[in-house]
Amino acid sequence: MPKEQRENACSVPLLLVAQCQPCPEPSPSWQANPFQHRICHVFSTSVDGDDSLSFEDFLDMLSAFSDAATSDIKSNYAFRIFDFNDDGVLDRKDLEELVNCLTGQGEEARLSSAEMEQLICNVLEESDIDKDGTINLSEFQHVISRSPDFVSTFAVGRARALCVCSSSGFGAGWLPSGNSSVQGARSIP
Ligand SMILES: [Ca+2]
Ligand SMILES: [Ca+2]
Repeated sequence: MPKEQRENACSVPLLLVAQCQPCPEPSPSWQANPFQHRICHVFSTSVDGDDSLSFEDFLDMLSAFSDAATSDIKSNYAFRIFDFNDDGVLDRKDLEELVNCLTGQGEEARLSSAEMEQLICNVLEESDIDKDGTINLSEFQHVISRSPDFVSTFAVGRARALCVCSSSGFGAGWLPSGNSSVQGARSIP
């Protein structure tokens, strides 16, 4: 984002900067964020491809997660964060990785393959409007538009921190009716 545009689009509260310390001493909320590597990857402009964040990248990140960012900006970045192989669409592999990020790495937390398959089918059924088997940005934004909590959930430096998919946020629109968390997916018949 050009400097001029950034200055107009975003005023980063100092408190937010103080609360968010991705490096060298990450805050507990940042460390607990399963998407930290993806977030660095998406916001890094490093030509070395090492996903390091310059100060400008850091400000862009804060801007995207701030209250000042529009739903379009937030959903655009969320889409890129979830697009694990950077190919511009969310396919089954991306969704599987997304679910694994949300449920955690522990064996107990993981969904069985049947549960995973059911969840991904549900997500695609709800989101894949053109039925090509993947979710593109506009399909994703369409889903997000139905999740009123998404904008406030995609935030940094709060109790909810950088977790873009909290149990009450974006995920709710993607999960089977009545289930408002990924754990809820376990109750799929
Ligand atoms: Ca992808
Ligand atoms: Ca599609």
